[in-house]
Order: sequence, then structure tokens, then C-alpha cells
Amino acid sequence: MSSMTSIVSKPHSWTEQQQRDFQTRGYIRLRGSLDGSALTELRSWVDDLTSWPEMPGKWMKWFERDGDKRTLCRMEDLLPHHEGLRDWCYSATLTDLVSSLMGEKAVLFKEKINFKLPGGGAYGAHQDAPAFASYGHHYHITAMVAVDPATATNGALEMGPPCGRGTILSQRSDGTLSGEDEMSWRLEPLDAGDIIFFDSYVPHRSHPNQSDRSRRAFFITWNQASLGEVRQQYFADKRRLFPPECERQDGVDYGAAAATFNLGNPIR
Ligand SMILES: O=C(O)CCC(=O)C(=O)O
Repeated sequence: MSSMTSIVSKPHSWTEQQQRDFQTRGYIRLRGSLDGSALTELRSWVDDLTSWPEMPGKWMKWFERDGDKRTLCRMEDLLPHHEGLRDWCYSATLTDLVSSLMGEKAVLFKEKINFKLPGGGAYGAHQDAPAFASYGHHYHITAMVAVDPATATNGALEMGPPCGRGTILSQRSDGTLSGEDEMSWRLEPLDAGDIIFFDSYVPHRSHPNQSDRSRRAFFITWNQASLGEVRQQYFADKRRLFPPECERQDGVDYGAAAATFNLGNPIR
């Protein structure tokens, strides 16, 4: 397990134009944020994490299922177990970048890896805000950090029209957006090492991975520090209400927690 902290994001501050773009569109893409050695290290972390066995009470692993076949879909609650990742997620570089987009001090809310391996499923159109509304929070920013290139064929993120803070769009019963077909969507292909920062109101979705290449990415989310640090509470609640597969009990229906903990996801 690496404890290096060499992973940095570039640039270290936003231009006024970038700040305006983020406010107008609800997201901004940074190309080439991680240099070659940082990307190599990030990839080795993901390879490490992927190899860790399922262990109740530790890192959380969820799978997609196709009959008896299961494919790794997601890992969460990683920081207590990985020093390098913890140092990076709490680094001043990342926190300051997010805080300046947020307009106030940001604090880490949660971290995960979405694997989207070949054949991995789609993410339905959704806003994050309704799923993140617990704990009295109103606004979050997430960084999608591309570990692999994200393309039209392996299910890159698509962004919908910006909504502005506080606007919650009409939803289907599963929390996905009922107006999805009337919206214009913009595909955001990424090179490995690119980062998209997006707010919790901008609609987004992604198609299945129809290629033979993985589309792995970190998703790191921050909330306003003024509204409290709840990361540990969030993962305790999630572990209780929507546990990873190895902590599930037969006969329990975990569907009730899906709108908060599994919104639009291919995990079943
Ligand atoms: O990984 C993706 O393509 C979408 C991620 C997402 O929106 C989510 O995990 O809620």
C-alpha cells in the first residue's frame, strides 16, 4: 500500500473565466490534471484496492449481477484503509481547488471508485442533490478523476443543462429524471488524468460500457464545511441501510434506501 503523496492536481488555482464557466454550466473539466507519475501511482492504488477481498466492516464493495456472474461495480469508504489516497483526498491542493469553486471552505463528504468494467451498466439521468440532502446539506461538488480514458463507447459521463443551486427537477419513482428525453446532453470524453468538477444540481448520466476497455474513475465529493463534517456518519448510515454485498442478510429488502444510496446506479 502506498503512502506517497506525490499526486497533485494542476493548475493549482482557477482563472476568473474558469470560475465563471463553472457557475454557468455547473461543471468544469480540467485536462491533464495529473502528470504521468501521478497517474501511474493512482492506477496502482486502484489495482491494489481492486485486489482487496470483501471483508465485513472494512472497505465496501458492490457488484453488478447478470445471472450468476458478478462484476465489480463500486468501492467506497476507502480512506481509513489507504494512506496515500487519504492524504490525497484531504490535501490542501484538492481542498483549495474545490473551496474556491464553492465560494467557501469545503470539507470531504465521501469517496468512491466507479469501475464500469467492460459490459458495466448505465447510470440513469439524475441530480446528486436529492440523494445528498440528508444531514441538512444543500450543495456539494464532486470531482470525477479519470483513471482510464472515458469515451463514447465505454460510457463517458454526459452532462445535462445547468440548473443552478436549489433547483430540483421532476423525478421518476426511482429518483431518475423524468424530463431526460427533452434535455440536451453533452458527452464529456476524458483522457486518463483529466478531472471534471461538477455541482450537485447539474443533471448527469452515462451509457453502458460497450467496449473491451475499463472506464474506472474516482468520484470524490465535498460539502460546505460550515454545515458540518459528516463523512463517517454517512458511511455508517450507508453500511446500515445499503450495505455492501458481503454484509447483506438474506430476506432483507434494501430497496427503500436506494433513492439516497443507489440513485440511478446499476447496482442491484
Ligand atoms: O460513473 C458514472 O458514469 C456516473 C456516476 C454517478 O453519477 C454516480 O455514481 O452517481
